[in-house]
Amino acid sequence: MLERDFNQHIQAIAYQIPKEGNVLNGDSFFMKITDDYFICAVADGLGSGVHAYHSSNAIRQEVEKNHDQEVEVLIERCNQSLKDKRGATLSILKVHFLQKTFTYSSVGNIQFILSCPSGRFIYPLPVLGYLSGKPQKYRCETFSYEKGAKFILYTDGLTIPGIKSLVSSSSSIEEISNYLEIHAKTGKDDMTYIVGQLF
Ligand SMILES: [Mn+2]
Repeated sequence: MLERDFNQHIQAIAYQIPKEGNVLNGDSFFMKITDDYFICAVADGLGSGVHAYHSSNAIRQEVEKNHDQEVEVLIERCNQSLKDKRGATLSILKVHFLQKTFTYSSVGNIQFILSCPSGRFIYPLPVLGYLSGKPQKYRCETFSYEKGAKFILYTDGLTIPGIKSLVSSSSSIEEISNYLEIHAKTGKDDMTYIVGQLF
């Protein structure tokens, strides 16, 4: 599944494919662009198949319903939505176009990197573990970005070396997405990525 969206502030492409042989994807994502902000969430349900799907899909629905909320609020709501479910790892990214800042929060193994045209990289640190409705500490960090910055957010189903050089290359996000899509076909796990460029 491929989804793309853009406005004058951002271009984004999301792609996901289930583990080889599975119909349901244990990863879920949500992304939305408004005039003021971009929000996306990527969740990796523990395990694979139907239980993984139920967990990550609960997160997707929660973010879809409440995308106007700030990341600090959303991550706790997502955690609450996993009560009586198996659990999931989660990253939420919210970009505020006017302020040229983004807030990021992550629990677990979802990776994020942002590369600025000046050569600066931003790798926010995740909190270890996963969400399952139990009390949890979060880390929410806000950073500024430069016009032209590119980012990739991806689950552990994507294992390719050189993500840093890929995101900082002069390639467009279409080219980056095509490259990732080809290299992601081997499928030992559910896989999701979101790649974007900010203007
Ligand atoms: Mn996974």
